Amino acid sequence: MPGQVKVMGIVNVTPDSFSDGGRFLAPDAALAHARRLIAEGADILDIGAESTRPGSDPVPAEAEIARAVPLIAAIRAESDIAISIDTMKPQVARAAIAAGADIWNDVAALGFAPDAPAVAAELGCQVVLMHMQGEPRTMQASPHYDDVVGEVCAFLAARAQAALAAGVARDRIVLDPGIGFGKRPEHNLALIARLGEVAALGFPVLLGVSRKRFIAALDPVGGAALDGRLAGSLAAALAGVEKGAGILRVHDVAETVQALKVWGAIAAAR
Ligand code: HH2
Repeated sequence: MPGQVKVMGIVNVTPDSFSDGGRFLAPDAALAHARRLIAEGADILDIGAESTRPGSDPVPAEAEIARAVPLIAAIRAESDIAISIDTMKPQVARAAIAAGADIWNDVAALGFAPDAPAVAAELGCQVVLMHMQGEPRTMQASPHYDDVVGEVCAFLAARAQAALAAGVARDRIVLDPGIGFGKRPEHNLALIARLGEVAALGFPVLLGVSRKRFIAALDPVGGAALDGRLAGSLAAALAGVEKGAGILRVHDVAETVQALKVWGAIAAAR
């Protein structure tokens, strides 16, 4: 039911994230942004210290930790909101959880380092397993699928099995089709339209469509600038909710909360 959908607000402490890179790099600005998203109704804050936008370069673990951990500790000192750390690296996840984070959001689905599944099991935190074809630096060069929904579902099922085999508890696993990660616009649209097939794998589903480039592919003029993609982001998010998304990863928390309220009230009035 839409009423139970959780909103994950994005707080990037990166110089180069695709939508807000550099804006919140200073610790005070990041904390102020986190406070604002909490006030707007976020259920979870997703802290990212390494951009995964197409073409982005990797960041050393020490730099990610230096950016993310003080912010996580500062948020935790004043709020009990759920916090996730958006990282592929086990050592960053470990430091973030120690500082008070609750969720490891891994765009590499615990596949970046050999010890990632074991570390996730040891930490005992919730873990988001996301599909990506390739790696951020090169993933948009020539994405190809014969059956995008089938291949993404098979990958996610296999990664969930790997996590379970390493000792991650079943109720700690969340799946994400990875909108925009090694995908053309038509792949993203098919994954949203058929998100029910991801949900049918039996785990909660996270969907991240906020301000992504497929919106500009559908509306090249209005969606050219990132701040022109809010309406498309909300449309895609609600389409995903209809198909079973349980967590929405978004930049625009207040607007998403309002859209979900209206959507949920209409659903309840049926
Ligand atoms: N998208 C981005 C980053 N992390 N995590 C999950 N689980 N799902 C997503 O769709 C997802 C994600 C996008 O990357 P980035 O370039 O860092 O930009 P931003 O964080 O502003 O969305």
